Amino acid sequence: MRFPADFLWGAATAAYQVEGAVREDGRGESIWDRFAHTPGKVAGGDTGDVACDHYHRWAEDVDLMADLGLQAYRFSIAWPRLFPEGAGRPNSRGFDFYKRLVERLRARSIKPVATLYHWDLPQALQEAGGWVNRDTAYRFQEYAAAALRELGDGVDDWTTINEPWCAAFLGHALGQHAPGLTDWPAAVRASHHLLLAHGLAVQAFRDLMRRDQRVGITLNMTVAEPAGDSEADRAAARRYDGFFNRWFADPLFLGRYPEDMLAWYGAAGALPGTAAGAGAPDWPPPGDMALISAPIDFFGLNYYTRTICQDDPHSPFFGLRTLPPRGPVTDQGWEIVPGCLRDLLVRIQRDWTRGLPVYIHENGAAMRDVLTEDGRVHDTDRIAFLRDHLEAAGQAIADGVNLRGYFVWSLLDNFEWAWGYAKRFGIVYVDYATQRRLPKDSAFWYREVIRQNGW
Ligand code: IFM
Repeated sequence: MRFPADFLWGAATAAYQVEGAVREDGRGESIWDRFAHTPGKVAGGDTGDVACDHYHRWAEDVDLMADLGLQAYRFSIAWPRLFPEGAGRPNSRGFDFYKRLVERLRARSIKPVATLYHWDLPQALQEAGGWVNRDTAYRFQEYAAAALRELGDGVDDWTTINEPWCAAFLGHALGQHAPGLTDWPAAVRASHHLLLAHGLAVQAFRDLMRRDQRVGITLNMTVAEPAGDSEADRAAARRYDGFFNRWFADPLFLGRYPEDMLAWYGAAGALPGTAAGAGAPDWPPPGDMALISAPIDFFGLNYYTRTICQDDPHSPFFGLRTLPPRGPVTDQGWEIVPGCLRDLLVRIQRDWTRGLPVYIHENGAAMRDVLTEDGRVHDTDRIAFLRDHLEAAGQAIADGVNLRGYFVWSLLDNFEWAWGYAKRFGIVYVDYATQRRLPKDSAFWYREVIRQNGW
């Protein structure tokens, strides 16, 4: 297995999942601080207060990345570190943290790839309605421009929003993520404002960016598969695909929301200005789609699993239900289906990106890791997962997909959102009691893959 000579090998993390130090150096509160501290929201009552203490251990973490031969590191910037109230007064100590991090990465020849939003909205903006309020998109534009101005010297590649589906729907409709709402109209609005925020940030970046800098977005996508070969199940899978994939990718690349989903949300009264049964109104506001679909420089894909969909006329959830996995699963019960990664990459290029550089910005697995007496984690299951997915990625390249790089999720075990610390995604084991980092076997395996550009 050999990858193209300039294939970029990296690992990813996100601010709230690794940094800790939530009250230090002027950082403001985020919606995830509030959510995690609300009893019953996160398994075991875990919070990101300390996480991997990366805020203090960033230097040794960068050295560890260098030891592992990483060529790129995808991290996210905590908006409330830069703007504790979300807007207005900037916090220079927040900027300083990321400046130091970026400097050291570059000194170790590791390419920094910055994500502007990985879910930690400043709580002050939530008080004003959060993503349900259109103004938040404009505050994001200001924050993005400030981040680029201050950190742009060292960061060439920028992702605006990570996984808007999670922020919008897990956060506002399904209640599993911050801010924990169960309000479909709010979720649909939030999804639009997240996309608008992306478009506004791209607009600001185009004015400020150097020619060698790039801006893109990162979506999590699934392969929605029909449970059986009936027409009804195929239609159910198509609806799920609309909910999960097309609702975000169509606006970004085709400049419009999918008609079937507009009709669905319109009929459910979930679009702004509609009552149930009213149908799709004249929405979104003029000009929004041009902003959202403005050209970007790369696309980031996060892929973990597929979704099996069965028609169910009685289900209020798009008239379908999702079925349990049919094959081996990770520790989170997510079905391991590497072949779907190849299919997805081919489809993304065919339907949306049309030759634009694509990166796998996240792929990995929570496994039941055991720290053995030899002080090692022999995570052969994770190695098999990574190898099989990389093989699928390689096949997609052979199919003609312009795939330029791969970031394993995650560098470190970390705060896995509503699952807390119970799920371990890292290629590096974190002993949370001592904060010691222990590269798992998968880390050594990945180092070798990077060295050989394959295996
Ligand atoms: O940990 C998350 C990450 O923050 C976003 N993508 C999926 C990962 C695994 O659930």
